[in-house]
Amino acid sequence: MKIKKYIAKDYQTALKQAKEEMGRDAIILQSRQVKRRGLLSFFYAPQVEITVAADNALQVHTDRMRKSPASTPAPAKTDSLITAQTNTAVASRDDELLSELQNMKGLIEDIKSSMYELEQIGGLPEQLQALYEILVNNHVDREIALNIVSNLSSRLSESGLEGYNQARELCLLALQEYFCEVQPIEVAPDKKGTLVFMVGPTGVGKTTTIAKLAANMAFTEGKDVAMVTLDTYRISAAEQLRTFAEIIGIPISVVFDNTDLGTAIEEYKEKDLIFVDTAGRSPNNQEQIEELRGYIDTAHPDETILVLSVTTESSDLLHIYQQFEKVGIDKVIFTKLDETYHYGTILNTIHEIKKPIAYFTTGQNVPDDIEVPDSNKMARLLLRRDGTLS
Ligand SMILES: Nc1nc2c(ncn2[C@@H]2O[C@H](COP(=O)(O)OP(=O)(O)OP(=O)(O)O)[C@@H](O)[C@H]2O)c(=O)[nH]1
Ligand SMILES: [Mg+2]
Repeated sequence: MKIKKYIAKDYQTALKQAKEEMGRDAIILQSRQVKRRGLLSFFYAPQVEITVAADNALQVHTDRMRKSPASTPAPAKTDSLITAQTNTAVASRDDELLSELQNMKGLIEDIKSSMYELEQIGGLPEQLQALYEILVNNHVDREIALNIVSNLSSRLSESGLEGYNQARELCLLALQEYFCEVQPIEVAPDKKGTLVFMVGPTGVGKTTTIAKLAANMAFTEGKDVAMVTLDTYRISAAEQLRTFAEIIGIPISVVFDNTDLGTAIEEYKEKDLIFVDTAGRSPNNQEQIEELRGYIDTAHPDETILVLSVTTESSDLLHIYQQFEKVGIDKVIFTKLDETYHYGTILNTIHEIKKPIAYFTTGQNVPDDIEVPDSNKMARLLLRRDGTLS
């Protein structure tokens, strides 16, 4: 920042000099009257002194304010030197106005879509309006819920059925269609070394789900199973899986890099099924996602399963999927269904990502709290009122 003083016979002249030298976006830090020095000073009028600062960064900022449609009108050329205090005040007011405008824009969009929705819903029979309400209460996205009940409207009049129960039956069928893509892990009888990677954000239940699946595959389906863990970030992580492996009675390898991973997979190639547990990854950490992709590209798993917790909001689930999609996702598992009453998030996510669901997990108990999704049960859960199935 450059600071300089100008003394002239009056304010306008000092201003002109400053403007010519320091540029028109210079800022006046101070202005005051000064008396002339010397014996004859008494005979002369006092002069004006202005202290002026010029700064490139400030200049850019004032230029931006001038261009911004939301800012106060740009000062006329002759008024362009403003005090530092005024400049700061205008800048913050400018930002406030901008953010208020953004909020208002968002509100108008919300109001517009709510009005559209009301219009559409208002034109539907009462029983469909009631079903729409239930779906939305169960956290089904409004647009999807509207779509479902609007489609039902024509089917309802075609079938000549008008009552609430008939409408509900048709709605159940429509909802079931969303859950028709169910694909549990497949182990072909004649294939050895089926490799399954479990990936996902932290704490969603990857390790617990592997333990449940490994135990079920070993005990119920009689498969020869092995486990590998790449989660060496926390000491307790490998121990957690090792404990499960010991209880179930299956081998486990803890691996630190791609070479170890290759060796472990080679070692277990005669097993029916190899589960690979991975460390929880933040969807916002590109480096971690890349590292994960490196392992998956080397190992070429038969299935890469993304584990998602239903306690996460729909918009976050979608963001998580979009980040993990980079490693190649074949199917998803939704965990912690026991921790919510609002299953709309599952429907919203499936509708967007269009991937099959492999399993739901419903509690912490190994190996019991896991199930293959049942589309009929899921549809009923989405149509329950106040947490009760009706
Ligand atoms: N309520 C409930 N808790 C679960 C479920 N599945 C796992 N958990 C619990 O969630 C917590 C985290 O489970 P982990 O299996 O360690 O999760 P993770 O994804 O392996 O976690 P990181 O390896 O740290 O990323 C544990 O307390 C589990 O018991 C479920 O279906 N319902
Ligand atoms: Mg884990």
